[in-house]
Amino acid sequence: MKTIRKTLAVAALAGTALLSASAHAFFGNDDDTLKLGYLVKQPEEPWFQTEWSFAEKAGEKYGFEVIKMAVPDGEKTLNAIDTLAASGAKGFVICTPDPKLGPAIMAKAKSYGLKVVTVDDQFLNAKGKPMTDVPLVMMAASQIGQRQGQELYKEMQKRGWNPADSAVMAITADELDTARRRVDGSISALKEAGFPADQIYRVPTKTNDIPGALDAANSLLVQYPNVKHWLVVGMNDNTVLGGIRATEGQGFDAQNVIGIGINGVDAVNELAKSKPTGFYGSLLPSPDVHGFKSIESLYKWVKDGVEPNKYVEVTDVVLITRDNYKAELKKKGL
Ligand code: FCA
Repeated sequence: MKTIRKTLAVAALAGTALLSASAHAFFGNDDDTLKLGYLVKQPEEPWFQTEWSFAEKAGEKYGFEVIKMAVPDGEKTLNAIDTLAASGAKGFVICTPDPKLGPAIMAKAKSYGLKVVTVDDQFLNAKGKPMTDVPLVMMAASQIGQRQGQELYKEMQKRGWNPADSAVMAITADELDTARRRVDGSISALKEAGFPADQIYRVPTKTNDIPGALDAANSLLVQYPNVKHWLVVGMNDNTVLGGIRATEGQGFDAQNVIGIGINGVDAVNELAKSKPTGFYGSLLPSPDVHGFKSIESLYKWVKDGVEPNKYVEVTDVVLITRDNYKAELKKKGL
């Protein structure tokens, strides 16, 4: 409860200009506990809530305080860094709302002497190139995407679909590198397995959430009224869920749709539904490892001067479906 109150208070403070006095009072700067921030772009995704909760586990283990902040846009991100500095924090982990904010975030962090570790989404510099000098913890995007394609193909074969009247709906978000790599990986695995390349259709989503993906999917579905069976590809659970909702809206039976998401923790409500939907399953990577390791490496950097690895790629992934999701989540302590 204490942490929930603190998160809300920080979120409320982040928008105001006169932060430092109240932040000092609020955080009680006289105590010596080390404070580290954990800033996420989409706190509504269980993925990021899981990262937060495992960051707090690291905090309990090493005795530092985690200041959790929601940073849905650039302005809130820069304000959050001011708030953190005012609170006496020594650094932060961040999943940025926009990779192009990288240089601005780094400039502000440096002006306060704060150390930065990125998680999930890599910063881009002014030329649009990855900022490889900033430490990054992320999932093995291409590999996990390939697995999505392989599992979709496997399930399609199990259902005995005729490829001739089947198609792939790939909802893309190419400006986000991890998303592009996941979707490209998935499409290349489908082609490799033998899915007809000219029946794989891409459509970009405007926003990385269910409504955005739903709109994108609807616009695609109306263009191909003769397709009987759809495979749904997307960079995460919400994207694929948007695709599934669109097929439902246009009258497709769950049996004729297969979607496999990525994130796992964001798919729990869907998999728990009393009747199966077109959302067959999700690839569950390791939000627990991302949350714990990223802030652990930041802590060791601040505390002992040990520089984090520049690039930590987390590869483990498991397919969860209605049949095994409870057991698999439990195994990971989720
Ligand atoms: C991106 C996505 C999130 C999650 C994360 C690992 O940030 O937006 O949903 O998949 O990568």
